[in-house]
Amino acid sequence: MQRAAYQPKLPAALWGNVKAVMGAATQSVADQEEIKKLFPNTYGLPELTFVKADEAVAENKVFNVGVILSGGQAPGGHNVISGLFDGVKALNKENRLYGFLMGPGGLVDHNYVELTAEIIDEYRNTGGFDIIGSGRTKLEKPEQFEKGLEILTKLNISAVVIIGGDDSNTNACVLAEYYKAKNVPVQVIGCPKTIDGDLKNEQIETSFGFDTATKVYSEVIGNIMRDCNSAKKYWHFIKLMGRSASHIALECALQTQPNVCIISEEVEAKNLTLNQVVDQVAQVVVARAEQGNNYGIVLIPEGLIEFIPAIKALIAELNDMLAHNPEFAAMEAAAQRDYVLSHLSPANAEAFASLPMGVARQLTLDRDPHGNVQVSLIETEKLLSEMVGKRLAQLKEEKKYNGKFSPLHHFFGYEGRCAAPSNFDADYCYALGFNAAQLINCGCTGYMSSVRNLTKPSSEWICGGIPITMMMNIERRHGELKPVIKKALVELDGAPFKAFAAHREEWALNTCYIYPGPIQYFGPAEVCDQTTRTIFYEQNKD
Ligand code: FBP
Repeated sequence: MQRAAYQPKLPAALWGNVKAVMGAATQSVADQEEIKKLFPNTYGLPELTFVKADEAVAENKVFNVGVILSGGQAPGGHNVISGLFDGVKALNKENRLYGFLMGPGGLVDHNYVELTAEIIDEYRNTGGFDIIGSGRTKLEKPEQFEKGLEILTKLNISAVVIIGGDDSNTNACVLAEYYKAKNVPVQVIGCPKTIDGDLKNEQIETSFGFDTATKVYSEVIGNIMRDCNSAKKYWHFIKLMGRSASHIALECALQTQPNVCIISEEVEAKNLTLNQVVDQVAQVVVARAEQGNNYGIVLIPEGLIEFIPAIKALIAELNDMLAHNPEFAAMEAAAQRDYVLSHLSPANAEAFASLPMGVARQLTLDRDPHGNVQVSLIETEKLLSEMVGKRLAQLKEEKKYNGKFSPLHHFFGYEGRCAAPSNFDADYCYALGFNAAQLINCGCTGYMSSVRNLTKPSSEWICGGIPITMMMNIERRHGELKPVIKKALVELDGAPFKAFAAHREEWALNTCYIYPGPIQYFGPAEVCDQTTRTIFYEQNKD
């Protein structure tokens, strides 16, 4: 009850009357000519910042808005919607908000609900996406856009807010461009969501949900560390969600100081093989055993396997092969394996054959609708600990290791995605939603809601809109070149990674665990409102 009554703190720029200050025209982050050709109507738009105005800039017209939750759950989604609701109602109380059900598919299939004050009040400050549900239908085809337009027209909706990750925001921009090109009066605004933390750039400091999810994982990792340090008999192999990027693993490492944290981007940059990664972990186990410590904590990003260069090349060839062979999915498992082995190039066939059967099979299963391997289903933590166990057995035979190795396995992902948002995410999400209402009021389309200056108190946050085309480049997806928002991976010359790298040797040998405990919702701001170490290091650069 108390938490439901929490009033998210709104940035001062959004209090009362607001006016938009236009920046200079923008460019995409790469491949400018191609992106410009693909988005002639939404390319090059200016960045926009909201500032307080002394009086109302214009009479606020009545408009209806649709909202969609797209992709994986992330803490704070309900606050984006409640901020959007309060924002559109503050502009004109006649405005209505409709929620499309179970993701973008709800728009195409005309499944929706009007979000009234009673519904919204039930969900304020809660985790989850259950207010309207989420889904991964990819909005990309003109037929879908036209079906969507039918219901938007029927409900008199003139703006759609898509709350999603990099792929969903890319599609939001494709939709904005389509409607603009047709001169249809429907605006499309995106909101940066994903626990993975990989939707960020110069303009978007973080995606919502990353803060809460990493705090939840760090709490549980801390609990395991304490258990581990009490019994001193297990090695815990903990896989963490995050898809390709290792931001979650890195943030949890900065919060908890484990003995090992693998960073996929480093593995790729150093061109390491799986055996070399295994060797590195085994060396830490051996070194700790020499001090009589047969226990420890290993953090593993779920996307690791995709970053081992040999496996990355294999996945790229498999992606093309699967995209062009629709009959593959109908084959028996054994026939699929033979098919793959006989159609791959020799080097990739060798890499495929060298993987444990279960992992190899996983790489050939259905991609998600955006073409991603479903890495959350691959048991990398078991694969790694099994290989480390074998390596240690070898070392034992060679009389180079004399410890005891009892591994346990964990996977933290789903348990963090629907947690009640931290104060940071509750405030950030509410501001993103409220700000989206202002972007709609200004007539923007093809923009992402942006709230910045996030290490400062929320009253000082800077609000505005960023043209989505600005974040795009061309990448190969499903065997084709496509315009997409550039995914942010961990930068090895970035301050968060450097802070980790500066300490990891000490953390490997010594037991330096930190036990962060649960998220604090009530209490002093220094305890309750602080965001991640990642943003702290990125903005303070030390
Ligand atoms: P989004 O990119 O849609 O935010 O989803 C993130 C994520 O939680 C990844 O970390 C994870 O790999 C994936 O979703 C799992 O997908 P699903 O929910 O479909 O199992």
